[in-house]
Amino acid sequence: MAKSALQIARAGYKAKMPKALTGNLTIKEGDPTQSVADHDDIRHLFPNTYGMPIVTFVESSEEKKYPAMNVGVILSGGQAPGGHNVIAGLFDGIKRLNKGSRLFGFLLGPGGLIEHNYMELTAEIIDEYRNTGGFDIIGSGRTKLEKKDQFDKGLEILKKLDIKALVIIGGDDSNTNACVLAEYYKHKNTGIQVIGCPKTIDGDLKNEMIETSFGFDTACKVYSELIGNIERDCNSSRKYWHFIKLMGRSASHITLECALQTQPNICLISEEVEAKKQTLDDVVNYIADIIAKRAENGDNFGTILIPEGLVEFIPAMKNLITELNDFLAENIEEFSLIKKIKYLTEKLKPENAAIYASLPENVARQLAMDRDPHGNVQVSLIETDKLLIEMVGRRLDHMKNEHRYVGKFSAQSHFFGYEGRCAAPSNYDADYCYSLGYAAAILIGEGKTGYMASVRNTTAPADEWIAGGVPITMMMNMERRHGELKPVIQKALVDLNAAPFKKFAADRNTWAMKTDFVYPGPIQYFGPTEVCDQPTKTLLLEQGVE
Ligand code: FBP
Repeated sequence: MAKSALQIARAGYKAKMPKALTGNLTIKEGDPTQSVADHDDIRHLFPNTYGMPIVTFVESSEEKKYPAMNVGVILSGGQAPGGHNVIAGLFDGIKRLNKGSRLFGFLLGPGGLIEHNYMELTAEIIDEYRNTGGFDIIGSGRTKLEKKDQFDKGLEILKKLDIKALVIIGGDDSNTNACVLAEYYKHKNTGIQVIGCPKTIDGDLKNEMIETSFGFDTACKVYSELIGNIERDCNSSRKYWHFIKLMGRSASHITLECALQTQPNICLISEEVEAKKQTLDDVVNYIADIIAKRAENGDNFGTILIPEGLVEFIPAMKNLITELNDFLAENIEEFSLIKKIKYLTEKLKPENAAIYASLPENVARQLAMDRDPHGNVQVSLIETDKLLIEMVGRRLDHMKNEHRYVGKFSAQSHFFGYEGRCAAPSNYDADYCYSLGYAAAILIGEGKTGYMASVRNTTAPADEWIAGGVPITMMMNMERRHGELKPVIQKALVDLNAAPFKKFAADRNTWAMKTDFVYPGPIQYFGPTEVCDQPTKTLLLEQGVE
């Protein structure tokens, strides 16, 4: 495999680890835990894995002996920088417990377990992938692992390979399913353990015990570099408004973090739009007013950050999307796209049909396209950036006619998402992921199941990080999903009362009028620690460090 100079140099990077993981250790168990809500329902659904204690690894003088064990690993869902280091940490961890341990990777996501597609991950393979981005070591996929027949199919291959434990690296849904699987295998007395790892660039799998999901740090740094470059271009030619849509599915954590890093003129946060019950017109007017005010100062340029899930948080758009989802779920194969759009306009409730008809043609088409495997609209395919450019343009024309706008509006649109998901992990993600994988190995060695590997205190130097495991049931509540009440890990959206949003809200008016851009530059892998090891601003503010 041909390699870049950075790849070669980076392969030798030694991930920093919590002190407790570097020598002999023992486990400290806390008090029994409870789910975040709906205790009785969750306890009832998880009789074998509910209420387990939080586990912390602490240094010890005693050397423990562990038997050799075979372990399986799955990468689930969207790529996130650092996945390869989780696997490297897991590999090194099980080998440290016993040299005879072996690691098997199931190919292309949970589907690999069900279809019995796997490969053994040897030391040579692992070494090729240390500190690299991507999930290509074994590939990833979005097959949902949630049905008993899938669990039983999985059990066949796990037994055949004599696998003691399965590690599922995924987001909130995949970890919810990991917990259901752990419960099922325990209930069936299979002796097979299941451990989860918190992954997603979206940053929405976090809580009191899980500080962040891996990949968020690197992805935000990549996007912030690109936004900074655009800001500098924008400030050089002073002739464009750049509308930049950012990935993150429903949550606006990525957009908020990028705003804190780059100080754009305008940044929309979906959770705020929903809390204030804003309409699409409100959002368009907000943007147009700032553009008009800047034009009064002769500034016909700027940058606007837009979270990809925005349209789902505008109540009227949300109603429209819900009706479209239900309708398309039943009639999905019937029509060509063109016919579908025509048919939809006639069949939708009048209020939804009116909004649908008012949308630019490309957005109407995107909303009518096929759904993802879970029946949801694929928000990353909706060109919210272009929708807003068109609507803001119309609004500014109107304002010009009323002599309320004196400028010239010329816009460029961008979408940053896939650019950041497979970047070489930052030091933070490289270290965090390696420690998560290593922690998963220890949890397996200690016989735990239904736990998520956890590494905390990550704004401190790595040797002070706290590693251990958190029972997944502790993060659960009951939620309605596709009409059914289900136990799920509570998704963390942007908290409007927390420090990161408050800091943004306090500064945004200044950023709107003044050109106060910050140019973060590319991720640095070698150099002074204040340049290379900075966690996200979100994490620093949440931990009260900044
Ligand atoms: P996960 O939640 O699986 O980590 O994926 C996150 C994400 O990158 C979202 O930000 C984005 O909306 C989505 O995946 C895109 O999905 P796909 O890779 O299937 O196009």
